[in-house]
Amino acid sequence: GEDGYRLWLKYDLISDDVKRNHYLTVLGKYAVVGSSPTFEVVRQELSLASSGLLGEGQEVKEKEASLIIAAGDNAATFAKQYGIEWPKQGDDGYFIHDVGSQNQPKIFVLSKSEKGALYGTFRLLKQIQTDDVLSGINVASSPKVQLRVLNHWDNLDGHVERGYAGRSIWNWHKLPGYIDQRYVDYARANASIGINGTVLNNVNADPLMLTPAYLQKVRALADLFRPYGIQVYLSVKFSSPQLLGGLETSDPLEPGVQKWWREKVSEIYKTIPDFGGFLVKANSEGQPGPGDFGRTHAEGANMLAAALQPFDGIVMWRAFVYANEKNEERSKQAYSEFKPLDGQFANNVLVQVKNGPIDFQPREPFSPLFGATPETPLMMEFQITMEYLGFSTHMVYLGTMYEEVLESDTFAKGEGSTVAKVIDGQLFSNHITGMAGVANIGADRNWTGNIMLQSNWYVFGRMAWDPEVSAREVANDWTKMTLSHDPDTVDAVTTMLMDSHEITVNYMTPLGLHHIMGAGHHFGPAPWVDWLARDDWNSVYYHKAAEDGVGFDRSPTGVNSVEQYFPPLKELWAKPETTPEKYLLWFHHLPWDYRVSSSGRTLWNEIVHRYYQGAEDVARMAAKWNSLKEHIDPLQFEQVRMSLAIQQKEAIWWRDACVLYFMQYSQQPLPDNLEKPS
Ligand code: GCW
Repeated sequence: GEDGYRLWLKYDLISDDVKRNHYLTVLGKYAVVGSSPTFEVVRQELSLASSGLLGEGQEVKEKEASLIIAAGDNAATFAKQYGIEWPKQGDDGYFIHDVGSQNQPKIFVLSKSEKGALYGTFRLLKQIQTDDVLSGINVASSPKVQLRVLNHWDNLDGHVERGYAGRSIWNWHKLPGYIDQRYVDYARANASIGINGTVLNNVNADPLMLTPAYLQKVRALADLFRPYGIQVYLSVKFSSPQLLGGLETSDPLEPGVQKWWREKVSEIYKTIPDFGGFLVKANSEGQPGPGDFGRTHAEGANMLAAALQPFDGIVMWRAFVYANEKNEERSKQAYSEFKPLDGQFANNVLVQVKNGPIDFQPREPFSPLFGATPETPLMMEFQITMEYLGFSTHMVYLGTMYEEVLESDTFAKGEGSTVAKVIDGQLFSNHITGMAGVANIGADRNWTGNIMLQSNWYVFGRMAWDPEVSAREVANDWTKMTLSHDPDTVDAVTTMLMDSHEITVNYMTPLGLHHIMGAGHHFGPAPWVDWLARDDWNSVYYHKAAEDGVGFDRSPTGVNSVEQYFPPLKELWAKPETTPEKYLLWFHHLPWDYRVSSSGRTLWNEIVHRYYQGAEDVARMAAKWNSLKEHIDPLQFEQVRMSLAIQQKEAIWWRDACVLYFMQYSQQPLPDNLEKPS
């Protein structure tokens, strides 16, 4: 059975003779023009794919080849020779073009760079894996975002913070001597979706990472990843000069501190010449930072940026400043801290912003920082791992959630100023752009703890490459590559994936509710938490349920976080009638008998209805899945079946816990006509 290790790069023999023969006319005879570590990777992939998908296939001379991979001057020469009109592209883009005939295609994969040719190769293979025809192919694609980076919250002891797929895949103990095959397959998977960077260690960083012994381990990974176009980055602890260097301070304006970082950085580049740079969590949740020395985030970031600049390294400085000492409503902190610093960051700094203003809740409105900093490139930080979304027992495709955020209009420069355009640099012509995803990868055999959640790693890569790609298209591709080629099955699974996030929001936190999960571990419902030391750790602080109603007033009558958004949002979201229902209780505290306009139900009835609907929909999904049994590999089928059965129970747990809890305040019975789970 298929245990999920091969992810979306399965390359199983195509059983349909007509299809296989079609693909044989291309992939049967290929030529990779030139030799280099990256082209070795291309060769290996083509060999693996052709022998897997077709049962045969080999490299031949270019004259006899029906598939030709070329980069740089060679690519330009072929384009000229064959009269191929190659559209203008950036270095990492590719152009796939057929100059052959209907029956005998001759396909070129051309790129300015070898990396682009590698991406193009994977794109061509996807064409086969998703049953698309090859003859006549004419595909041009370039990444719209430069830095497409995974963030591993992996500790050096192997524990993954908020990881639900086993231990860390990095075996620091055995590195640098022992190279696990998993590192190779990790690199292939990332390259196949265009991910070109990885931050190996947790943002709650251990200074040990910067010691010579660990840098040798990092180097081993960097050497392995290089041919796949993947650069390595590290999270650093801001107080490293004190903790590691024995200095008395880590004040960024102190020359001795600056010198320490300069020397550390040049040591790193001696070891890893193409090192990417640093990711920093500073002055947040107890982490040290420039604030400890009375300095701003810009002063801290710029000090590191200056050390990295001679080597083209960058700083990814996080805006997740959940500072314990701050006396400001949590959702407002990042904006009020970073907005005034716009224009003060060095050229090689990106500010990395979580998609929502609080913390990866099942649903949040987009962070008001997006669009608010014309002088500062902002990097998107999405969470791929399922911290607040049921760990690995809930099947939640995040493509629709990412899409919802990226499509959101900030109105920063009038209508159409979407978050996607902030991130890909279109809106403010940023010189540097990036998207980060907190990885859901662990040492579980299937990498992500649940086969269905592999789709989130996949869609993150696809959306980092193109923030405007459709979540549905990606879900469809992933399903074909991972689960089935049967058209009805693909449709059914795609629909499940597309619906899954909304369903989960319904049974966890409908209508803009948030932060009502178990304290600390963040699993399961716990809207009753009221005993933690700080107000804003407690669930009751966030939902504010009382006899007069429910929800957090962030309108002008409350903490007024809406003022951080551009008009017309700040006016629209100031009033419940013009606030999207999905954010209703995020921005407003409303009476239980408030009329929800889409349904005409009272707020109480609507809340109950959503919880029941969500749980019922999980049951429907599970039943749908069960009906697909004969079209899906038995092991994959069974694993997902079991997870869905667990999810069904847990959805009911969420529903009952929340409905009963809120009922004590609404003082109203369950409405009639509830959809009870079958
Ligand atoms: O989502 C919260 C998590 C913490 C995490 C923090 C952050 C790495 O609960 O575990 O720490 O955010 O993003 O820094």
